[in-house]
Amino acid sequence: MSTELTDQDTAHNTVQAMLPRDTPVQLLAADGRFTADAGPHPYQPPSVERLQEMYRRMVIGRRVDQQATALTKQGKLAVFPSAHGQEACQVGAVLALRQTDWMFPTYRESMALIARGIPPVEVLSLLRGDWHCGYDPRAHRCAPHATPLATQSVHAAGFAYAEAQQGRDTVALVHVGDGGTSEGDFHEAINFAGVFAAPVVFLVQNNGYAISVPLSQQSAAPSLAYKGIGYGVVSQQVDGNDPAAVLSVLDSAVAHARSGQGPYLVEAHTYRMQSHTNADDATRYRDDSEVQAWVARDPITRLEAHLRGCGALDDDAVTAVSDEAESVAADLREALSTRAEPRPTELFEHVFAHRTPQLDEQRDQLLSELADAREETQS
Ligand SMILES: Cc1ncc(C[n+]2csc(CCOP(=O)(O)OP(=O)(O)O)c2C)c(N)n1
Ligand SMILES: [Mg+2]
Repeated sequence: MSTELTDQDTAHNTVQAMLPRDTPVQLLAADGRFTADAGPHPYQPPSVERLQEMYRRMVIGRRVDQQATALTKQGKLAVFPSAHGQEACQVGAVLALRQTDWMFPTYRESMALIARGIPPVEVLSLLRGDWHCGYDPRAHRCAPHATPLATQSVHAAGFAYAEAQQGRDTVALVHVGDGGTSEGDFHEAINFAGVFAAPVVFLVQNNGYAISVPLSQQSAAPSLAYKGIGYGVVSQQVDGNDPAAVLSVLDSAVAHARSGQGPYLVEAHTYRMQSHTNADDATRYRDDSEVQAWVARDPITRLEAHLRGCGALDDDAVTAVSDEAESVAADLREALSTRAEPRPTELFEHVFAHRTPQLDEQRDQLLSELADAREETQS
């Protein structure tokens, strides 16, 4: 029998190389030990030093997340979409990138932006009700967080393509939700990235819900990672609550994109532990038993158990990280309590080089409504 590969064999192998595994990649079990599933596959556990740093940023991220939710209750933040439970994805994305790479986040990614090194008060500025992004996108190489679903995918694809055209080896990582993968913009972006081999990593955080819509009503695909193959994009699925697996798979995805092999799609299976935002009540559409099942898969507990198990974390180190997180949260409270209120008429500035009569009219209307409201409160 000939051992030569036929064209059909080659095509089959190409397709197989693009498909995700049948089950999500997992390196650590819920108790923090390496899984039997840890091989053989190309995903090696990250170094202990990187996992220690991941743990630190995840703990700080969760503490700031809790603080931000509390600040919505005190009227200091207008809205906050919590990423509690999604810490491995949020921090893993940051650690897989170089400082010269770019992130294209959604409204859910405050934790990733903070892990990237942006001061929390700047990250939360938009969610406080300021009209602007709050941080300098160029300085941090993070696009403004996008609220219109999946629009950031198109930005990421175009941006990555342009960087490659200019001979730079920048990778763009775009965050998308499970719901976001149903949007036209997501499909246009991944198609463009596939055709033009743009160095984009699509990180789909499948947290089970798009507000109250569960995944079962969102998609009939066996995994959202299968959305890659239709566009010729290599894809993988990973246990999104396993910090070691998330970082390892994202490392591969970023290396793939950087080496000129084109885009990569990662579906991370995770769970949104809190409501969609403080304006939502998740108890209206999901049972507590479902939430409790995910408590047992907590990414921070899992990484802590793993690091303790290999002697890379002890009580003193845990206390030091927790103290650091407390101090970041205290600084955020202080900064948001003492910051000047946004000036409402700023909304009309910098829209056009020369303000239009229509904008002037709207600004005057707002000023008169604000004056009326002031009079009402004083009388
Ligand atoms: C184009 C568009 N349509 C609808 C909305 C309203 N909306 C805001 S968040 C959301 C759910 C998104 O779910 P998912 O993509 O899974 O992200 P998650 O909130 O779970 O992180 C919807 C429908 C929007 N922001 N943009
Ligand atoms: Mg979702």
